[in-house]
Amino acid sequence: MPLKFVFKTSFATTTVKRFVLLELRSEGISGWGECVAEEGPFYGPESTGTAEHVLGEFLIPLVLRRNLDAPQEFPALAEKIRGNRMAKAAVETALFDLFARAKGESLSRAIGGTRDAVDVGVSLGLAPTVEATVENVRKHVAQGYKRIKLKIEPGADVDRLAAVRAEFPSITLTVDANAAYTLADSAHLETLDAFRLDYIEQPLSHEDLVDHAVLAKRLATPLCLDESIRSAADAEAALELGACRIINIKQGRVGGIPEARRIHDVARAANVPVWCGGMLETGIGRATNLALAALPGFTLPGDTSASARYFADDITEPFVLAADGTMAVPDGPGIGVTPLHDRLQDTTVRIETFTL
Ligand code: OSB
Ligand code: MG
Repeated sequence: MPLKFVFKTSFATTTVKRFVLLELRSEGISGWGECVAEEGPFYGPESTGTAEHVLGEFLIPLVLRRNLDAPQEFPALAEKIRGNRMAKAAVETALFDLFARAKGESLSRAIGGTRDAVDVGVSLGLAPTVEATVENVRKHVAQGYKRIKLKIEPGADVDRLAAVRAEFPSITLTVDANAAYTLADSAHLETLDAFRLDYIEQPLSHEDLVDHAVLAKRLATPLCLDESIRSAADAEAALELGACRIINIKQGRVGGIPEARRIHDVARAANVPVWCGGMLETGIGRATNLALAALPGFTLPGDTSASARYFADDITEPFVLAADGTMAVPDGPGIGVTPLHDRLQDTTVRIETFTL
């Protein structure tokens, strides 16, 4: 699916979204799971290809023709398979959708959501110039997003932030470096304190906690971790070390909804706010994310922006931003949306069917 914009981060440039969409069928009902792995292993270690392999060879056979009583039984089945969290999450979210649909219950309700709408922000990729950055911020502030997040990298940070802050002194502003800096950049990162950011997301290595804790002591701006938090155990360690004061939760990155919920619970017990991240999902993954973001600890605006920001035509009915900067949490059965038949036909490159 072509993106409406070039999404440049410190790790990759994305113009077309290619991904694995999983449909699990049981007793006449379909459950849908979008695998958030990207084409290349640059955000995390998984890619579309590794996900296809692990799904086909190892994960799908675990659930094929097996009677499960609840989606919560899946993690124990998949326990022997290390890592590959995005592939696991695709199966698990499809199972959650399937079971919630079978009960006629919304996914959000099934997992303990307490909100019917969530605050929404937007994640803006690196623009070629300072002026293009400001223009992009202008456009999305006008659309009503509650928080603007700018991708940054060394050489494309202070100049952009200074220009954005000059025009928008009071918007809620954050940055995401996707691991582009090192501790050697500490003094430089300290200068970002001047821009009154709500947080700096993942400035240092994708697997690091200790250096983040060292950096955190030098900055007034809170750190938020994304890549480094793969599990509730990581979240506990991060908070214990003082590596972050905010957590970005993505169900795909952490292996599914129960682990996302555990991270939410760990953070909540420590009074640490969380927000729901995104991976440029289509309506399927977006619906799953919205159900998760309805949990009570998700108190900061997330990255679940409107479908129209990403795609001219989504594969589901589009998600829209309300005038008050919120997005409705789907309340229909399961994730509340299904792929539109024609859109699925138009976008599908290859279909693989698994039966016993
Ligand atoms: O770091 O949050 C990130 C997209 C792909 C991979 C990693 C990230 C992102 C985003 C975009 O920031 C979030 C979205 O709009 O879905
Ligand atoms: Mg991030």
